[in-house]
Amino acid sequence: MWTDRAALLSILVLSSSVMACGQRAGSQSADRAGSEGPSDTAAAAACQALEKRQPNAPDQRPAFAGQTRVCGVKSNVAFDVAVVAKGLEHPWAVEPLPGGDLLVTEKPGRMRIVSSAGKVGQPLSGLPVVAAAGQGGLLDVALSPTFDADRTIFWSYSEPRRGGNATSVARGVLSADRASLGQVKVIFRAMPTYDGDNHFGSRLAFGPDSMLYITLGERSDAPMRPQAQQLDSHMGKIIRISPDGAVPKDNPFAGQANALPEIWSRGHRNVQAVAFDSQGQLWGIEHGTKGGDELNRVEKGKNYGWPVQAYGEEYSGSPIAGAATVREGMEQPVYYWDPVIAPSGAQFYTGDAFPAWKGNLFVGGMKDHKLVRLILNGDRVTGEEHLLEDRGQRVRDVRQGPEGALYIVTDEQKGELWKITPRR
Ligand SMILES: [Ca+2]
Ligand SMILES: [Ca+2]
Repeated sequence: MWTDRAALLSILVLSSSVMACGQRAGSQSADRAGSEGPSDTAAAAACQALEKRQPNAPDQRPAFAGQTRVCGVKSNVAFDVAVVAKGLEHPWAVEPLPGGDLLVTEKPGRMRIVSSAGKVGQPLSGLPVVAAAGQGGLLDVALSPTFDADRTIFWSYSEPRRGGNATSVARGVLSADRASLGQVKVIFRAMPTYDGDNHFGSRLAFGPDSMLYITLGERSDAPMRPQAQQLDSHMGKIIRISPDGAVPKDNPFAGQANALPEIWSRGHRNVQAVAFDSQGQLWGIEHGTKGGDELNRVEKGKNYGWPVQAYGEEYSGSPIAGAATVREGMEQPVYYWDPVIAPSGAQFYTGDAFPAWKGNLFVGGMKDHKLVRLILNGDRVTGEEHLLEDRGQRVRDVRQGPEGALYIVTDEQKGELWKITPRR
């Protein structure tokens, strides 16, 4: 039955899609958008890009219309932000548990359960030691797709090793009293080991194929960068393994000489956000250099360019040596930000609490303190909104919980856990 509220929301959804079309990539996207609303020309006239600052690389041009600076949109959704917990030390990930409690990681190496009422539990025991320095530490956490039956969780971390460190992924079983992790086993070790403290990635996501996807960085330093292109290194890759750590036979480079079989895609800089959409398509969002953060539609075996194809410039203001914005045989980002958002954490919204947000991609933004909402139409971004900027905290992770609430943790010395629900 159509209530006034439902009718209003449907109007808001419609107005979002109408506003989000100024820089559509020609008629192909417009066709996919369907026939509702006024013509592209009329809508384009009404469109204003959200980003109005000077780009860091003003001479670069997007490869297609709508690849950057799409229309700003407003969902006009009224919501409440409840501060569920405070005083978390650089929380890196939040993962809703069945029943409404939340798993939270803190970068120095602690994992805790925060109750739905906001009670912060003691750190779980049983976790391996992490190399907590710079961008390293305890990073993402994900639940087993069959968590109800096996109580298994997966987490990524920078692992201290002889000669340095690198990202590893472990799994363990949550004890019945929820105080510890048992049967802990490291199921993936990114190689090579390197003595540094930047660009570990990493996010974890299970695909509809029940495989575990792991995002990594390339360790940032100049000597390591080229490894993002090399198939004999895990650096700058997205990885696909089975939940027990085995390599799936249908991985793109399995069986190829001098290639690491866990690799799913390559040419990434530092992927700190990943999500599957409702069609089962994987999307990754990665940190670029100054002016080069990007959203990619991640596909099997493809090359996403870094460090030879990139937008933006070095932090020094120099051009990225050896890079062009377009290269044959490499994938263009679906979208890029110049200036950057410093992305971390992503969630496709599928809940019923916010009908106007259904299908939208939420991405945490640490720079300028915002939650980014993207409207996607096929493989194009057609609208962008920035939320929560008034709260002044670095948004580190965003996840959808039971009943369609969004949960956020903020990357601060005294970080917070927020719950976003429709305004009552
Ligand atoms: Ca996670
Ligand atoms: Ca790229």
